[in-house]
Amino acid sequence: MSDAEDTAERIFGSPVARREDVPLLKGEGEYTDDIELEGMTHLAVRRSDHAHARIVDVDTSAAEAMDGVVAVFTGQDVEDSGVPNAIPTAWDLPNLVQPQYRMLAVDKVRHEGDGVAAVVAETRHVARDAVERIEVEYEKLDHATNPREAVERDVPEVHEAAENNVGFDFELGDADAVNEAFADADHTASVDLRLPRIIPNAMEPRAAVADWDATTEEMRIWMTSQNPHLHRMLMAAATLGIPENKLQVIAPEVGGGFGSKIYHYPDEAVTGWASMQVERPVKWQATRSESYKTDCHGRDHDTTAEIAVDEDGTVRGLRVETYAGLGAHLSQFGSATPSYLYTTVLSGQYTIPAIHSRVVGAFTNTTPVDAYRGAGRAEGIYVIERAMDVAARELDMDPVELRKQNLVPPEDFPYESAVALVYDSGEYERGMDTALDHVDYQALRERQAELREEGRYIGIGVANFVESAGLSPSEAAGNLGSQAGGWESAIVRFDSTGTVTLFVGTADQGQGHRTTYAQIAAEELGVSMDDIEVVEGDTDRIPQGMGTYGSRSASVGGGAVARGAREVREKARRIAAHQLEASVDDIEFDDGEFHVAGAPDRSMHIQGVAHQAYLGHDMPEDMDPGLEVTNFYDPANFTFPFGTHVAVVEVDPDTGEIDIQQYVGVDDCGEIINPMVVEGQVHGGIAQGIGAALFEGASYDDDGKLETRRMDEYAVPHATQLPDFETDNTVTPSPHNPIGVKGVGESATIAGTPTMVAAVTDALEPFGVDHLDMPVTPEKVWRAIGGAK
Ligand code: MCN
Repeated sequence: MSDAEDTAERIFGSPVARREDVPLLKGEGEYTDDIELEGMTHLAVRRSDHAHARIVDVDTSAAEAMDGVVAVFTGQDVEDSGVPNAIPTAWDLPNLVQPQYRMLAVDKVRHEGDGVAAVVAETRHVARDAVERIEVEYEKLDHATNPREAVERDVPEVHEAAENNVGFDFELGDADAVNEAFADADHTASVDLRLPRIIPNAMEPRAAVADWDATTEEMRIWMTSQNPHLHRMLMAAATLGIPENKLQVIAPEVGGGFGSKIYHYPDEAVTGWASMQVERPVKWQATRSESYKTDCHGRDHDTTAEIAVDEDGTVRGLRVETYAGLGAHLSQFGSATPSYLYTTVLSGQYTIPAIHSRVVGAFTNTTPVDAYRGAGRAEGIYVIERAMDVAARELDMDPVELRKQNLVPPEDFPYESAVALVYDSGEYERGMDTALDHVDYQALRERQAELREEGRYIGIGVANFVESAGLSPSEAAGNLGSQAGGWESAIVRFDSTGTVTLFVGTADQGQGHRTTYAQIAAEELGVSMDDIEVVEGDTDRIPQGMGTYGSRSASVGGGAVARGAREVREKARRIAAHQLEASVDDIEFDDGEFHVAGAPDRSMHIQGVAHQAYLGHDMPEDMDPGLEVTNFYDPANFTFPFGTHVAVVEVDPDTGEIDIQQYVGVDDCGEIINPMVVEGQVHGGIAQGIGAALFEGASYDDDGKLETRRMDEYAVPHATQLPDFETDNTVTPSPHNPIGVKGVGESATIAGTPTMVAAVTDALEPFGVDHLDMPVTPEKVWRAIGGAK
């Protein structure tokens, strides 16, 4: 912040219009599929015909004979080529089974999306036609698609190394303390929860363009990536074996990710490998149906949650057992999401003295499962919030009252929960009250009672959430098994003419970083936003980075930008002091201007100082020319955004239809860089939360094939099915963050599901319905209240 931050009008905190929108709205954004290169070929992947089968033979002759086919490759061809050919995990756990995962299957197919062979052709259509001509002979095997079933039923293992399909068996918390709490408590309640698989549905399906230069042995890959540097590292070290300094990964415009574009998938890698074989550029663009089968799905939990609570409403303990589907292969964070990201938020906003959780990660013959918006935290908050509602009914208490009674009070921060996290800051009751005031909670309860007399059923759902956002610090993540760092890097560069370029290691997919990072730098440097450019998503322009996921960009990337800008400002201050012939301590900084204290006419603007820094004619002794800083920021902790969401619904008992009458989201993401961007994030998050709660859910048929394989079979909510959202914020800065921000990208998705399920089950209280699993469809409601009888 500037020295005069109290008086200056701040750009940080203003609803500046998103600078990325105009080109995107005009259709001028360049996405991966827009990349056209001289001599480019097209790749298509032949995918498995079965959920689980041995590959007996692959006959490529008919495909090879087609006009326009350049080459056809099988999994064995890739294996024989001598590249490392591994799609590795990025997170280890004690006793984690890490089976081999190749670019194309060799011995077995383990789910319907597994690639068996690939065709490179002159056009996309020829490539797609040719894969259909590949004859694959299989020996079918029995399969399992549900995680509990995969462990408990006698089915052939997905991977030999994973006995009974168990990939890991993870525990967190004190089981003895929980047993004691349950023995002592006045009441216990339990609920079985099934969290269905969510298909991420980014607007732009995944794609890659690879350009191998056989002479220099350099590779350039454009791809739909949330973290180009991670992709570079994994491709260099584990998959293609190209030295990292000869591999450039570029993420151009990326049309949404929601987690699904974090991962290193076989398809992008095989595109790169194929370019090395045919020595021509190769493009692969997934179809929507391909995306449904291959983009990592989210959630897939079977959980039993038990809660122990005293008569007066004091929560004593929580016990959780979960079977989490990993899918057929271990994706990079497939082990971390259902273990650490999930179990560590089970305390929610509450002081729960004893918590124990066990998670069995199970391989199934399905699309791999990994982080989807809210990853792990959405699942965990869903568990504690459903458990609170079920406990409130058990005690005949108002669910709001029960929640309030157990909130972590403001004076207890930093708060160490029973499940390993130290929450940074929070004012939970303030958030709750703000949300409840929006709906006039007490009046609404009275109205609900009156309407019930008339045979009308409205329901009020209230859910609290707190999440760990901004994965860090590196050392702690490393101790928990992460194979990657938690830092972020930013280069803050004044150009010689006074403009500023920020090179940041995160990678936007719609979040608005080009606007918000510029706001941070404008504030710190006193330079107009028009003079600041933000560069992301190219490993040759930004040397290092960790990417965008886990709602980390504002706190970790933004932290790096702020720290880098402050360092640049301090160097500029010393140059200004030298040239103004004053002591550094006497130099004040106000809105971009350095001036000597008490002599405002002796001043230099920071952009002029930048020019001087590059001239280098008159620098302080021992100072190098130039005005550029690289900052690696490794925060001391996660940030812990929180909030309360409230939904009001009316359920039609004759049809089971759910009418959402009001939805209020109150979020606290610390200091807000851009309220308009934050509101947009919350809107998108609520839509996805409501989507999961009421509409979405992938399913497999008896043959283990994905039933929801197209957009008309998988119910993403339409805008017309959603109400106007009312949003509000409280501001509780994160104390250990240089700009006091917390993440917001996932908050509303985390809050949305428990809020909606609570609202519907609240409406159904007169029918004795305590819980309904997502998606809570009209049919489920209708059956639950006896409609089928
Ligand atoms: N922001 C702010 N003030 C804060 C916090 C954030 O102004 N206190 C701004 C940030 O500067 C950034 C945006 O809000 O422009 C989101 O910031 P942050 O919470 O740090 O999240 P990330 O930028 O790291 O984005 C990741 C997050 C995740 S994990 C998913 S999933 C998700 C999401 O963001 N996927 C999205 N939002 C998405 N939005 C779009 N349009 N598309 C996706 O795929």
